[in-house]
Amino acid sequence: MTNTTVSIEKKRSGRIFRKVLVGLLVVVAVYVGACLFLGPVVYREFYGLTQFGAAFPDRGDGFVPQGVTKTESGETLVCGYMNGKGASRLYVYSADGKETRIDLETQDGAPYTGHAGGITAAGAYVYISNAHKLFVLKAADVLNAPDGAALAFVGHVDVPVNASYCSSSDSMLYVGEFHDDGYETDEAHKVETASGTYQAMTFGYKLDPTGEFGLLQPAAPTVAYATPDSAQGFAVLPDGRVAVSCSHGFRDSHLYLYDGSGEPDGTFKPGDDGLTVPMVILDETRLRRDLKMPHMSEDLDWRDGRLMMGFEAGALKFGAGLLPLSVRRVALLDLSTR
Ligand SMILES: [Ca+2]
Repeated sequence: MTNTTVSIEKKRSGRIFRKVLVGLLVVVAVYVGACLFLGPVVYREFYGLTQFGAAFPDRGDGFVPQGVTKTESGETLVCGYMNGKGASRLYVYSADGKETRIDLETQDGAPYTGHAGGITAAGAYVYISNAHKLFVLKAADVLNAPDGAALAFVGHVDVPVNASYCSSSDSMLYVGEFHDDGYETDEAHKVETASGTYQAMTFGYKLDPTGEFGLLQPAAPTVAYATPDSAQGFAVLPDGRVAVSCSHGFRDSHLYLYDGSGEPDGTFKPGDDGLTVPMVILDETRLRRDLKMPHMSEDLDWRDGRLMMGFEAGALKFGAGLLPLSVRRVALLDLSTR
């Protein structure tokens, strides 16, 4: 090979290298641009009324964030399950941003590996919902736990619903279920509505600081809400509006705001013990606002004049939150403008 040939080969390799480098830089620039600017463009209304709080834990070890709430003393709580092995977790964020991880245990002291879909703090207790149960923790134990500690539930309350999510107001605790194709619910939860057949329920329980686990005894629903498909979170606002977070997979999420005030739409029997409670049907006749949001919205709670919302899109399981439009922090929505 002559010196001239070597020189031509070197120039050719240099050109290819530069082209590949420029191509990579363009891809990176497009990705960063999409992450930074696409969300606020595609979901303008959502970003316009949302501030972002604590970052969902995202250490690449399989945590899938689900539930969000805030304690009376101001700590943000985020719960979720592990994709793979390991106990489900509860993260505590102090007002100054300090993060504490708690590994959940069953009442028997074994690692709790069940789903931890919803969480709400009310008075002296913290409730985590899953599979027809509200698992109960003492708020003081949660707040005093050192980082990395294991904490066992002090008890549980059986609820007549799949318990995918939960929330609380000053006087009520709400627990409800997700329904969609492949996620079946109790046949008795079918309700005909103006928006078609609903198959999911959310029940409200009265809080009572003197009752067992902070609930009015005997612990039983006092109100029922017929909720739409794909509900992942539910909260009642002080002005009577009802917020439902709906999502499934990578489709757009929706926050539906209903007028929950006025006369109920009927009655419902939550169990087979004859108890009948008022039922509010959250269909199009009560719908006041439909807010399109990024994929994978989850659990809700109304705290400090804002709607707290969890997202599971930040999890390693779902592209490690690297997909554009993934929300990786607790969303805090200002809903003062109707
Ligand atoms: Ca909640």
